[in-house]
Order: sequence, then C-alpha cells, then structure tokens
Amino acid sequence: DARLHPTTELTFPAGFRWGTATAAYQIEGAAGEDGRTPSIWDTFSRTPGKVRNGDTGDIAADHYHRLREDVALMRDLGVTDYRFSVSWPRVQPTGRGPGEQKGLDFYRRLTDELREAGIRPVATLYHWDLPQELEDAGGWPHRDTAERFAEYAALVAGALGDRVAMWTTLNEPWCAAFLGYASGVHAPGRTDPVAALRAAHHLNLAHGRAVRVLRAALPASAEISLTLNLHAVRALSDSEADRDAARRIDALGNRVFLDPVFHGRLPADLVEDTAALTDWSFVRDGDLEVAATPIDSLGINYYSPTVVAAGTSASPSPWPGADRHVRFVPAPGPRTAMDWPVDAQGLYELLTRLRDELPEVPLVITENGAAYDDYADPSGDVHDPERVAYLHAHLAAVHRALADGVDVRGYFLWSLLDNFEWAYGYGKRFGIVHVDFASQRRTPKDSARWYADVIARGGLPQ
Ligand code: GBH
Repeated sequence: DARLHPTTELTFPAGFRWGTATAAYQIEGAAGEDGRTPSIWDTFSRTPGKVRNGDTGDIAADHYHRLREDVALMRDLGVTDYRFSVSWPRVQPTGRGPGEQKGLDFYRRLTDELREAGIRPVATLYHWDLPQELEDAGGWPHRDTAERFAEYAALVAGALGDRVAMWTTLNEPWCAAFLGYASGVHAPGRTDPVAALRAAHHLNLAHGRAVRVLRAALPASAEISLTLNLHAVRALSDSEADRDAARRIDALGNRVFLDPVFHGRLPADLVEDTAALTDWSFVRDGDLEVAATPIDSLGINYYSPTVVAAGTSASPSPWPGADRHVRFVPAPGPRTAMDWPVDAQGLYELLTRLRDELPEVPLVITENGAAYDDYADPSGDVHDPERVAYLHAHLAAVHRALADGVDVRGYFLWSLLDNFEWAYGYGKRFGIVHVDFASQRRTPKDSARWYADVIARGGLPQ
C-alpha cells in the first residue's frame, strides 16, 4: 500500500501471489530413505562425467529432514505461496501400482506445516525425476509413460487433494524432452533427436491425461496449470534468414507445447522442418484433443532471452532438425554466474506476446531468479547485490506488463535455497537463503531481506 510505504515506487495488485520455488531432487536428499527408489537423476548424477564435480542429490539441502526449519524461513519472508515438486520415485517407487505411504506422508507433513504458516501449497507433479524403472521401460519417448503419469497424478491427488491449492502437471517439458533426450546434458542423457520429439509429444499427452484425472479428483476450487520455460526468441537482424532461424526456435522451443496445449494442433512448420527425421506417426488420433484439455493458468519460467541468427550449431544439440539452420548468438551485456545474459526486457516481451496470443489465459511466473557467487562479511552476513538488482529489474518488467494489461497473478522466486543445480551441481547458487552444504546451515542473504520487504510493501521500493 503506497500510503503505508511512501517510498514504494511500483505497487502490485492486491491478491498478487508472492512465492518461492524449489524442486524435489534439488533440495530433498534422503535419496535412499523410506522406500524411495532411484530416479533418472540419481542414475545420471552417479554416472561419472555427467554432473560437475561428481555432485549428486543424495543429500542436497537435506530438506527431507528439515522441512519445519525451511517452512519457518518462508514464514519469516512472508511469502503467500510455496511451489515445491513431488518426487515420483518417493511416492510411487516403481512408477506404477500402489503408493509408498511414507513418501506420501512427507508431503502431507510439508503441506500441513505450510498451511499452519498461512502459506498456500503449490505442487508440481513432475520436475524431471522419472522413476528409473520407467526409463528402463522406454522413458518419455515411449507412449506408456504418459499413462503411467496419469496414474501417478491420481495417486497424488488422492493423498494431497484436500490441501494443495494449485497443481502444476509438468515443469519445463522442453528441458525434459530436449535436454534429456536430444542434447543429453540432462537425465537420462540420451542424444537421439527423434526420441526427443517423441518425448515432447508424450509429455503433452501426459499433461492432458493428468489434467483430466486431476479435474475429476480435485475440489472445484483447485487451480490446474502447466509450467513452460518459454524462449523469448529474438532474431539477430531483420534479414529473412535470421527471422527464419527465430521461427524455427520458436517452433521447437515454444509452439511445440503451446499449440497442442492451447489449440489442439501441431505447429505445421515444425512438422515440415523435422520431416527428414520423423513423420510424427507417434501422434495418434485424439491425442491433441487430450493435450488441449482446458487448464486454469499457464506457468512461465524465465531467466534469459535467446538470440539467434542463420548459421549452424554443434551437435548433439537440443534442437532437432535446426542444427544446420540456426546459430545461437551470445546476447550482449551483463551475465549471471551461469553466463546467462541479464535482460528483463525479454520477460516483458514474453508476457505481452502471451497477452496477445492467449488473452484468456491467466499467467503465473513460476520461476525467475539468478545464480551469483555471494560473499559473507566477517559478521557472517551474506551479501548478493547482483541478485537483488536482477530481481528488482525483473519484477519491474512484470509490473510494466501488468500496467499494459497482462494478466499476471503471481511471482515465484527461484529459489528459496541454494540447491543441486542439475548438470552444474552445487557450484551454482540460486538461493535467497545460503546453504552451507557441509553443516546444512541456512543463512538468509541480503536478497531474502529485500524480498521480504517487497512482499510486505506489496511492491518495489525506489
Ligand atoms: C529451470 O530450468 C529449472 O526449472 C530449475 O530446476 C533450475 O534450477 C533453474 O531453472 C535454474 O537453472 O539449454 O542451451 O537452450 C531452466 C532451464 C536454462 C533451459 C537456460 C534453457 C537456455 C540454454 N533453462 N536454457 S539452452
């Protein structure tokens, strides 16, 4: 409220949801406890050479044993919502059949604790940790995995349906399909472009099947969503060749999911671009209708824009069929510790595009944040000024989009805690709370105090 905080420059709408986000494999640890079996990320991270420094999620931030402390951290921040993911191999160890009660109980304890703290639980069903048994049976390129996912969704809805306000089926199916099966930099580490296209389709199908299952099982008030890491694609120049490169990446990075999920169709140009690889006959009658089952909102994870020009890329790449047509151009300007460009305008562009293309769909920023090396002063305070600047700039972009009529309902900061940053291991820190991985001590950084102030004001300070 601007009257209470005269120095608040940009006020967000009442009811705007302020959250933080995490994912099971990145924080939980307890990889072998209470009946949990290996997921593809356990297998991948234990394979030498796949993850920097040989890091694994075996212990991670030990959140499985520290959920009360971590919820208390969020209560201190004042967040309204918390986005976590459910570990499939923890709650359904073989990927089929009955659930594992001890695993389900963990999420019941977590959601109890959240509700007691006045924080809305937002659950993601799949944040990349496929049970290894299902990968052994073919993984996402195999159609049956979509059926298994729908059954798993029913199991989790049965256990948590009375206590989770918002449900996300999949986190970033682009990464699951194309980093997992085409470039191989994520689990399961396969480098087969056709398998990746099949995976993308089966993820769309799994999403739609799960939406139907959730809709039938959950109270009418439950919000059902999907999170995509949409690519804010820009052509390096206005030349026809560069614009064609941008079109290809828009097809493979965005419309491969947006078109099935919101329009029940495949992008015609994508089918044409990939004709030498596949005839898409794995898409069966009725699949696209299932994928297009209505949802209540779209989650967007945004970190950086993507700049492309006509050219070629090294293979294996995560872009089936585009390697000989597209070159990725490093964007100018400052970089995060991931070497990703800092460019809040890309978020604004993405949001206004979605307003124009999907005017009926409410949007939620389900992830935004940055990795930086922080530093502790002699008193132990942890400083991360670049992260504060990054967050400020991106929230200002969200505010500008709101002013321009984009229906953004909330913002989830990635991430609550420093955690296992996938192929980068523990070397990259995204948290607003520092984690000492030797002692598991949590220390809120300056950015945590800054975010708590933003939430308390309902907006950005000057
Ligand atoms: C998200 O992934 C994840 O949901 C989260 O678990 C993760 O910790 C967080 O962001 C930070 O990484 O792949 O060559 O096209 C974001 C993944 C990163 C995928 C940037 C696209 C662009 C380079 N995205 N990446 S490329």
